[in-house]
Amino acid sequence: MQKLIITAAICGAEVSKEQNPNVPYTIEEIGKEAESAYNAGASIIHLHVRKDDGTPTQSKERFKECIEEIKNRCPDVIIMPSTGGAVGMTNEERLQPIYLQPAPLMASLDCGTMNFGGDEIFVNTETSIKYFAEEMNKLGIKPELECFDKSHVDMALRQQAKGVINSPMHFNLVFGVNGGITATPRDLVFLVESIPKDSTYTVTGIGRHQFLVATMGILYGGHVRVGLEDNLFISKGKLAESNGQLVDKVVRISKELGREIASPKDARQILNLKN
Ligand code: KMH
Ligand code: ZN
Repeated sequence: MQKLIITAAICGAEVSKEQNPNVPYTIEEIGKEAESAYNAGASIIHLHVRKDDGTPTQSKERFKECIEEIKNRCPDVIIMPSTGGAVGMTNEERLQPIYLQPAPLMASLDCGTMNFGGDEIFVNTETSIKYFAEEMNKLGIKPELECFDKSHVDMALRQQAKGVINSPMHFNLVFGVNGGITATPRDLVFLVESIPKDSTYTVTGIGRHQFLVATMGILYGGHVRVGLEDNLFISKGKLAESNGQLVDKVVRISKELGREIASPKDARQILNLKN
């Protein structure tokens, strides 16, 4: 089995300090949380950024400042900006971080419209998915295909068949969003068996599903994402002290199960990244 790539989703756009005071907002907090995840064993940081008051933003300038801060603390970590941003943002707002120079190696690419967390609607039409993919292709950015349901996997496969998304594809299969697929072993097997064999994939469990999905992913041969974006608790009723604590728990589970952890260098090789 490949070494395990751990992605840390350190911040997100929907969670707040009211829910867990360790959710980072400022540049320094974001740097510190990235460093804690990296020191614990994460090789990829999935990055959203905030204004100092916690408002989600896709500002290119704010991304630049946060990326510089992270790079100063963890020079070789892979930084993967979000192009999902927050529900309600325009496509142009969401795409800003891909135009940074140097271009990021990877960026998230959401593959379908859905109810998100109940009554919010996260809009990703076919036209916008193609546009995001084509912009990333021009810049040599590898998309991480965010799939919250089987229909999103099918959308990615249709775009691959049309030559809009390149192979080998890399998926993030997300389980347990209210509005997306649930988080049972059957769901995980269903999505993983629906993607091409030459793909790589990460699994993400939301909320209380985080470590159950992570464990299934470790056993099934996938990679794993954890972090405060997806889950605020280290165990039932106990808030996570940091992203590093969440990553450390995955590292311990993986080592117990006999699977080694990928370094950023290993991750670059496994994901066929340029540098
Ligand atoms: N904030 C969610 C609406 C991504 O980063 O690409 C979408 C999201 C996905 O977090
Ligand atoms: Zn995200």
